[in-house]
Order: sequence, then structure tokens, then C-alpha cells
Amino acid sequence: MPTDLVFEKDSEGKIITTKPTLWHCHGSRSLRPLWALEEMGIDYDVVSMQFPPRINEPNYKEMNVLGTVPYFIDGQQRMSESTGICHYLVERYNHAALKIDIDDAEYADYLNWLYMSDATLLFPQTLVLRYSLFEPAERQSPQVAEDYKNWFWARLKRLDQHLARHTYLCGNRFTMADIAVGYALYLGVTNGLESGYSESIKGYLARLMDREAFKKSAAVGEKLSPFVHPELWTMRK
Ligand SMILES: N[C@@H](CCC(=O)N[C@@H](CS)C(=O)NCC(=O)O)C(=O)O
Repeated sequence: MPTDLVFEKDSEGKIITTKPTLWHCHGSRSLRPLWALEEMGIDYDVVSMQFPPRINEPNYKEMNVLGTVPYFIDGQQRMSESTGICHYLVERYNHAALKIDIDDAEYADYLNWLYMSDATLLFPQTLVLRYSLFEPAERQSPQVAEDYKNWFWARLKRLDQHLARHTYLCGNRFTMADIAVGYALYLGVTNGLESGYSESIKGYLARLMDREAFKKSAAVGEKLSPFVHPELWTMRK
């Protein structure tokens, strides 16, 4: 169901937006910056697309050559990395409540959680998804899916130890690190991997998902989701 994305362009043909604008697919990593924008109360635009946009929205690659979500434009800034956009937003809009300052004793921990959210906690899940769902039946691999499910569960150890003693990741309060890591855990649930979560991790995720900003952002684009509406599934065609 392509929507024939139309982009506004300046005199040099460069895509421009009037507000910070996020291109998003329901349930995908673009939920990280969408949730962040909601928590921060920024005036933004969101463009929802059917997953995967590189197939369903041919024009999208004109803007984001990777064809992945998220994509984000804020003035002259253009970004494609979900955790990087979260990091950018909190610094660019100097949102004290959601960030840990560079001179704070927990700054290194904060960055570590931010980076861990994608490189360590999300990466193995992409292999589970790819080899159990996205690939055509003849290319699926239960062995790869099983191996990376176990990899993901093993990589939760550090988080589990931390959450046994803390309510949030840093600063005794909810920060951008919780959005970044929380999304990876949320994806794990939608991916059927919750059975490997400890009680501490389950309780932590429930706290995060109870936030109004999470509930609002998690619902955006639901009508276009092939995960919710399987008849929209185009990846394997
Ligand atoms: N490192 C990027 C990865 C972006 C990415 O791969 N997004 C996935 C959705 S979660 C995507 O767009 N997949 C569709 C495709 O590969 O065509 C990030 O964290 O934002």
C-alpha cells in the first residue's frame, strides 16, 4: 500500500522539513526516537510507512539510500541511526531530565547502555527475525534463529545484574538510556523471546511500557504493520 511519499525540496533539490521529522514503521527501531520525541514534548512530524519501506515506498530511498527506518531530518541534520538520533535529541534540545551530563560519575555507564542497546541487544535479534520470519521458507534457518536467540539471552546478563539493584539504568531516574535499552527488550517480546527474561527485566520493561509517552508512540502506524495485519506482508513476495 505505497503512499507515494512526496518530499518538499529547496531550490537545490535538497529535501527539507518545517519541523523535526521522523520516518517510522510501527514496532521498528524508529520507535526509539519517536518515544524520545514524545517524552521530550518536542513539536515534530512523523511519517508512518508500511514495513519494509524499501519495498513498499520506492521513493523513500531517494531520501535514505539504505531504505531502513528510522530516518530523521532536523533542519540541516540528517540521521539514520535510532540510538544516535536519541543521543542527538537529548543534547541538541538540552533535555536535562533525560540525559546524564559529561561530568556526571555515571556518564560512561550512560553511554555504555546507549551503545549496548543496539550493538549488543538488538543485533542478535535481527538474525532471529531474518532467519525465522523475513526470509522465504527455503532460506529460513531454525539453527541460526536458535543460536542468536541464545546469544541474545546470554547478552542480557549485565542488564539483569544491574536491574536486580536499580529501578532504572542511570542516575536513579528514567533517561534516554532506558528508551534505547527498553526498545530492544520490547522487540524481544514482540519477537517471542520474553521467556528468557528474568523477573527483574520483566518488571523493568513493564515500568517502561506503562509510560504514557511509550503507549502513545507504540501505537503510531499500527494500521500499516504487517506484524499486526499479516495480509500486508510483502517481504517474502
Ligand atoms: N542501525 C540502524 C538500523 C536500522 C534498521 O536496520 N532498521 C530496520 C527496522 S528495525 C529496517 O529498516 N529494516 C528494513 C530493511 O532492512 O529493509 C538503527 O539502529 O536505526
